[in-house]
Parts: sequence; C-alpha cells; structure tokens
Amino acid sequence: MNIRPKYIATKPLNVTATLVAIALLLFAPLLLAAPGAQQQAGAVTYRPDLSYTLKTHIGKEGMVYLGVGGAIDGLVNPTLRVPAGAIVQITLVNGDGAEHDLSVPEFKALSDHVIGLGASSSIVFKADADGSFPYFCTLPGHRQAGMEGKIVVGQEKPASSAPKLPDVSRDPADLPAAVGKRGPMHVRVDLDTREVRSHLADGTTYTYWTFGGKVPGPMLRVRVGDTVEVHLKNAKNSRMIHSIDLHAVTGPGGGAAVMQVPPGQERSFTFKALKPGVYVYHCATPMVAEHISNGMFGLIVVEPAGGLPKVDHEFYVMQSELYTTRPFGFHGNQEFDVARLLVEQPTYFVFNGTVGALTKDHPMRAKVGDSVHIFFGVGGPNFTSSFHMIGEIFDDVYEWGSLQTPPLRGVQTVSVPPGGAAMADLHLEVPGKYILVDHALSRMELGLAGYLLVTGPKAPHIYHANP
Ligand SMILES: [Cu+2]
Repeated sequence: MNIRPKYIATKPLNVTATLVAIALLLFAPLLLAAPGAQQQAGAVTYRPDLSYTLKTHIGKEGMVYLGVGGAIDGLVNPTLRVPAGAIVQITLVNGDGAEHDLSVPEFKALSDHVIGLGASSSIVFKADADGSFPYFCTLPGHRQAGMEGKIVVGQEKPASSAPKLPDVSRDPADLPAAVGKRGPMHVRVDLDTREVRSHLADGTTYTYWTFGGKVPGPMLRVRVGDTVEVHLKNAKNSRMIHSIDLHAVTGPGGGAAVMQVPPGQERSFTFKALKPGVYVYHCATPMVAEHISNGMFGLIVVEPAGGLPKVDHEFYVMQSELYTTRPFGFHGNQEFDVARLLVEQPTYFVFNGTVGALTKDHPMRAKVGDSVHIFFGVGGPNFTSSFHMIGEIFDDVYEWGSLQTPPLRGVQTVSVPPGGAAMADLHLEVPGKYILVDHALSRMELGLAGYLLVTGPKAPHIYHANP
C-alpha cells in the first residue's frame, strides 16, 4: 500500500512538516555530505504508526463506510481504535461510484473527494487528544444517511466513570391515554420546572430549562368543560423564576399573570377548558424566547365531547430551535447565545429536545395496517415548521390544532407556526423507514429529523422497485 498521504491536514503535522522542510533546506549540504543520510530534501515521507482503509458503500445498510482488511474487515462504520499520540492514516476508497469524502474534524483532517469507482484518498493525522470522536462524510446529507463512525483514541472510558447525564429527550410514545367518552370533571395537574444539564448531541452538552426534566414537557390531556387546577413547583436549585402560559386558557397571560414561581416555591390557578383543540403551553418569564429555546414548552390537548377518533398509536412530537455560542457539531458544553437568539440565527433545530431524539434514541414504531395520530407542536421560539413525512401523505390534518373544524384530507405538508400545533393522522400501508422533517430542509443539517419505522408485509401493489 502506498503510505504517502495525498493530503495532510493536521495542524501539528503541518508544523512538523514545515520545521522539517526548513531544517532540510538549512542543513541540506550537511545531510548530503553526511554518510548514511536517509532522507533527501523533497522526499519527506511520514510513516504512520497504523493505517486503516474504509470503502464507501450503498446497500441495505444505507449509505455507509465498510472496513477493509484486518479487524475491521466488512464492518459497517467500524470503530477505529488508535493509541494516544499515534500517527494515523486512513485511506478512503470509493466503492459505490458516488462522490464522497472523509473527515475527522477533531484532528482537522479532511480527505479529497473520491470521485468514481475505485478512486482513493488518504488522510494522515496525529491523534493528539484522548477520547471518542466522529468521522463522517461531509457531502450534504451523507452523514445523516449513515456515513458516520467513531475513532477512539487511547482507552475508551467506561460509561460508568463519566458522569451520567440525564436524557432530556422525550420519547414520542410517552403521552397520557386518551380521555375518551366521559363527562366534564375537576382535573388537578401537577407540574414542576427543573434546570438540567443533558446531551444536546453526541459529545455535546447543554443546560436545558424544562417542565418535568424532559423536552417537551409532559403532554396534558383534558376534556372540554373540565375545570383544571394547575400547580407549578419550581425546583429549589433553579437559577431562574419560571412560569406557565397555556394557550388552552381564557384569562390574562394564559395563567402566567399569576404563575410566576421563584426557585423553591409553588403557585397554582384554575381555569375552565372552553374550547377543544391541541394547544401549546410554555414558560412565560422574561426573556420568554430564551426560556422557550432552552426547552420550556409542551402541549395540552383539550378533547372534544366524545373523544378523538381511536387509533393504534399516538405520538407526541415538538419542534424547537436552539441558539448556542459555538456552531452545530461542536464537541463540549454549549452555552446559550442571546445575540443569535435576537437575530434569529439558530445553531440547532430539534424534535423532542435533542439531535437524534427521534432517530437514534426513540424512533416511532408501528406496523403495516396501523393508524397513527401525531400530535405535533412548535415551541420555536421563532421558526414555523413545514411539517412533512417523507414517503407518506397525511390522511387527515387538523390544522392550527383546531378540533372544532373537520380535518383537511390528503395533505403532503402542513405549516405549523411557533406557539401552534396540528394533529396529523396516518394509515400505514407500506413497510419501511419514513422520515419526519421540516421541509425547510436546511434544518435537517442542523439536527432536525425523526423516524417512523413501519414493519409488516410488503405491499407491491402500492410500491415496488422495477427489475
Ligand atoms: Cu422558564
């Protein structure tokens, strides 16, 4: 194998290269005169301590890297283990004919694009930081499609030695049972607010402000005509006052006028649910947009008399955006950035709180033949969602969260504004992976995607590939 890199893109190595080049220029006469001189100017070659080869591949695993040779042979997106401080070479071979590359941002290494079957490019870098870091393809969409693995430098820390952070992401299947057919009653709702450090993405943490420790907050469910007594406790260790404004409330501030709760205290108020609908609730303590962006929003569903149409699965999904001081993909702890918030330039868009919440951690699951409700809301604070399910058509959409008007039928994309919601119904006919998106698809590159995984018999009369 040719171990001479086509492309070297690491700072430490470039510095070394420059120093070696200067040294060679200065001392070339001496070196040439010295007996046994090994290297000549212009022929500097790095011998990596170890090398790996990855081949690009498109198949049933999706778009991936396959390991070639040695312990990683045939593995999908293999984990590459290297000793701390090692000079590492990774050769990328084009195995599928599409254009790809390979980057390891932690070590500032980026290959040339490999264009055409069999083309190859190598990166060489010094693994001078301990830890676990992603490698991936930087071509738009390829990382999301599956071209990502990790490189582990030194000893991988056992999970138990790292402080275990709570997961703020809400499982979309985590929602209360339908109210169904019952008369109006008195309902007590107990909520609490907590500020929690959690994972925002792989290798990235963020301090969220939450209702009940999850994003979105718990879905609340009442019936039209119910008298609802809301209690809100703010945790003792909160740094902020928090509050609640429920869009299902008729009255000043949606409750927020009487529900500003200092740390360690509790407040309560009572309202009558006058109109059925899917409503957003959120913290309404200044700066409200900051509290919402940090995770303080949820849905309250006010069911009509007689309840909602029965379905096999209900899911609870909310979209929001985060504004951080460092860009998307940064590893470490992200801090809130008020300047970005005020100019509405988010660094992350997420479903249910974190990058990967609905893809890696809690994908939605159903079977062919099932019917599904998705309660979908936008916390925002600022961006309207063009809510769409790739490969599906919503059978019924209750636009604007209204449950008083008949649904629209056969909808591809539904617009849901911040502080708004919709209920979308689907019947599942064809098995496969359906991707929930905001069809403003740039946002997918900043974390916004969710999966609905449908299993069951194939339906070739509806969908099949031709031979
Ligand atoms: Cu708050």
